[in-house]
Amino acid sequence: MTLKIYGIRESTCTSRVLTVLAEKGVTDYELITMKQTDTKSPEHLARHPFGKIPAIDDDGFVLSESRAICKYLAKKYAGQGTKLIPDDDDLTGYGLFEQACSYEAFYFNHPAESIGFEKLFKGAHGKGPADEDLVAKYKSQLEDTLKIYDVILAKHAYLAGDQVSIADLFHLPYGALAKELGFRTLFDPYPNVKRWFESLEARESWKTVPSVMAFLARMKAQAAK
Ligand SMILES: N[C@@H](CCC(=O)N[C@@H](CS)C(=O)NCC(=O)O)C(=O)O
Repeated sequence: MTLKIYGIRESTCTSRVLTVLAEKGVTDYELITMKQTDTKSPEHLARHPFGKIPAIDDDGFVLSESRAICKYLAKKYAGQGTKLIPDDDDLTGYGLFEQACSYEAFYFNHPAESIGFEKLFKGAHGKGPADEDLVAKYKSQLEDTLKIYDVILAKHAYLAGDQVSIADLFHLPYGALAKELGFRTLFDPYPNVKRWFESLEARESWKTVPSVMAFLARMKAQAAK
């Protein structure tokens, strides 16, 4: 049975999964486009108990949470495309990889995602304008993280070593969105971060994923018709 992905192509978390599939050269999957209103339906809650996207159904195996799905797919398709996760017998490589995943989840994602919420999703969901004080706070938190990333990335090309891994790719959706939301030069003061992030944005896999901004512009244009 074909791998089914429940999500929205341009949504940040779905795009994380689609990027990994592109890196792995997997095209044999079905993207089932969800309406925002369907995420809390009983059918979808059976896939994701928190009612979020994405979730997958891989021949009856149901899994949710974009980062868990990416790790599962990187292992499932270990023998093809870009190697994105250390081999099972590479214990220290695995430790460094999980460390990098943890950096992203605990020091990068919150401020970057919160900028996205304040400056884009809040308005898109009719929850009022961005709170610019909060935006400044999240930007400053993100800069604190980038300063440390710059030191790490001076030592090796990617966060877990000299090979790209999904820990790096995890940064793409919200890092690119923060740039689009008025922080185009966010990474510029940190030369190693700038080089690293630009190299991620230049990957063919990421170029196949449409921007969330393009999606919102399309929705707005449709609503105005
Ligand atoms: N930690 C989750 C976050 C999932 C998430 O927040 N998804 C958003 C789209 S990016 C969503 O489902 N929004 C619709 C909703 O909350 O109903 C992941 O990485 O998959």
